[in-house]
Amino acid sequence: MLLAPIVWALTVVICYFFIAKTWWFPLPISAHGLAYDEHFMRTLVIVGVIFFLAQIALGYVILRYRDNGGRASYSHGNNKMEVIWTSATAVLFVGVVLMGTRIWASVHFEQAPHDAIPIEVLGKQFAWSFRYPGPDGKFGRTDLKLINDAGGNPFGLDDKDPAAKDDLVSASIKVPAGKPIRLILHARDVIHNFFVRELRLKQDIVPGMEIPFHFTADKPGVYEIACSELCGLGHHQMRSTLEVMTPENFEKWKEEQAAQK
Ligand SMILES: [Cu+2]
Repeated sequence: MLLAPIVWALTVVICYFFIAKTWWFPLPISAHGLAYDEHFMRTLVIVGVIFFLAQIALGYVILRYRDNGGRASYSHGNNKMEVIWTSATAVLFVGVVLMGTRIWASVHFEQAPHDAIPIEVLGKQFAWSFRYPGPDGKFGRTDLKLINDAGGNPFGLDDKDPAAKDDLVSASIKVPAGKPIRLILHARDVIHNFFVRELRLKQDIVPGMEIPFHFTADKPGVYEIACSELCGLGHHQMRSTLEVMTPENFEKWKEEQAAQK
């Protein structure tokens, strides 16, 4: 008999922590993040209500059909009920998935806008490097043989190519707020994963592939980039930052970097 109130109490405690948002995500910094959170909440409310009702019913059944000394009766189940709840669950879940597909596809299937700022991302054991095309707007030539991490050339930029000479290499990303950014993701060794919680975006980076990825961040601030794929012993230290700046500050930063070259 005690089991029923325990089930009910646990249900209430679990629901409380979700409703009070005791452990929650940091605020989103993009329109995509907001849409993603809205869909997440919709899904959570739907499954939350079902979870709550199912647990209350579970407690009731425990209480109602507990051992009272009588003979247990055997049941074959109810085919009609089985069909109803199985199809209702299928319709609900497929519906929720379809609703979310649009948000997912807007990042992964749609091309970045034409005026998006391109930034090349290089993941390697265990660090991130980023490359901007520089004032000429063109990524210059790179050569595997020229890769020199200690010498500050993780991309293997070929200085003999004028387009490569002005390329900017940075250990963190700086982007202007409100402008679309197009990332071109590369991995040098194993699979890594580019993850920024506040963008609600996560993308695997596979060696030998060039993976495009786009976002627009609206809120200035500094956010963590974490490698979200267990990529080796130093995985935990593979992190960098995404700094969202005002467009003026971004231009200033770019000029400073170009002047240092
Ligand atoms: Cu990694």
